[in-house]
Amino acid sequence: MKRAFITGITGQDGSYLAELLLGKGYEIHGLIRRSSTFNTGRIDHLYQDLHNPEARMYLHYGDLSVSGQLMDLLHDIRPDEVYHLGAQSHVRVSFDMPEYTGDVTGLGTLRLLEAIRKTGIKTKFYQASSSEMFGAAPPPQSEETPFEPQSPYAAAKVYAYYIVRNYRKAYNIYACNGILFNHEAPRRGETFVTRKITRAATRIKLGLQEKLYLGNLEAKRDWGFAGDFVEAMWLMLQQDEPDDFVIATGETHSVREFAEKVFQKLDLDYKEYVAIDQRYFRPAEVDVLLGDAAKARKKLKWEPKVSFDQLINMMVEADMEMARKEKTLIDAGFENGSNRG
Ligand code: NAP
Ligand code: G4F
Repeated sequence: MKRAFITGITGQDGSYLAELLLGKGYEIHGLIRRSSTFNTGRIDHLYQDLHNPEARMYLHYGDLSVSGQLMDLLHDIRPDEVYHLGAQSHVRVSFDMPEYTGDVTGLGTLRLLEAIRKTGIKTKFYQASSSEMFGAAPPPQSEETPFEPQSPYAAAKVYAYYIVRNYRKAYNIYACNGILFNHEAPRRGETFVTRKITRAATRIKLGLQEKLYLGNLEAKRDWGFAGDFVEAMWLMLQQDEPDDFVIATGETHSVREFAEKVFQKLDLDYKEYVAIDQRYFRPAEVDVLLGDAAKARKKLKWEPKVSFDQLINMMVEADMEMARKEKTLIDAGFENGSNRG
């Protein structure tokens, strides 16, 4: 049985990857942060009582800012594969928390690579690199495109990208960069623009919300489905030699177009509900991301399966279900859908 260690298992991608690896028969070990509120909502459906001899999912407390503990965990678990997905992953927030973002998103990668080097374990390492690293570089962006990072988040990811390549060369560690373009899903964090839109539009449809405040509607992104993208992560670690790959759909759409389609699906006109709030603009913007994933298609035989319209349908349906539940609670007298009083 193969064993995998996943950082960021409680995040969007971590939850889909955990499902994928459990389905392939892996034993998985996830790093989770201690939190005063539950942060395992995306993986609760995968939880198995550890008294059950069939249990194959284990969670370990830890933090990417603490190196000694990462070393202990890797030493004890001795995973065949490490998927490093944990990060302060919000670009806008990285302008408010640049030092923290550099520490967790940039140095977090170094801490794991050092843990692999110092423990001497034989493992394969996946780094969640990002199309955000291309920043202001004109589209289409491929593995050959020079980086022009436009945020503290992107700069931290560029550091992590190069330290992965450095450890691969210097210490012969099997380490890959997956340069993933934006990928979304019903489990996307609610402050990323796609989910913010699907969540708000469905609530507006049911009369639970009046307006949706957004920032730059003209930014364009290459949006795919997270479930497709985690398969590419796994494929990268199944090759004979480590390498870096762009993963993208090869289509780009504006935030405006995404909003228009979501509201249209609900028989609403986005212009009546979307308002602009300067707070959501960034000190520097990434205008257009459009990925060229030819290398992944050829070498990994990877293709995205879910189209842009299918992704929108999936997210709208899931959020409509959530909005309906919220409305049911409110109609039954529970204020704001909760019984907080
Ligand atoms: P996400 O939903 O924001 O999840 C981030 C994960 O990192 C969460 O599990 C979070 O834990 C964990 N984390 C944050 N700070 C941590 C710390 N100090 N110590 C330990 N864990 C920490 O992100 P995602 O969308 O799944 O993305 C996964 C990775 O891919 C990230 O590295 C992201 O930067 C990168 N990426 C994402 C995309 C995309 O479009 N989704 C594209 C390219 C690259 P909590 O649940 O406790 O907060
Ligand atoms: O959904 P976003 O916050 O994603 P962004 O900045 O592209 O970053 C995501 O994708 C990266 C890969 O390219 C990942 F590395 C990163 O971790 C994250 O998952 O914003 C998308 C676009 C931006 O141009 C932003 O300015 O939408 C624009 N936008 C307009 N109004 C908004 C809003 N973004 C957010 N979050 N909230 C708004 O109200």
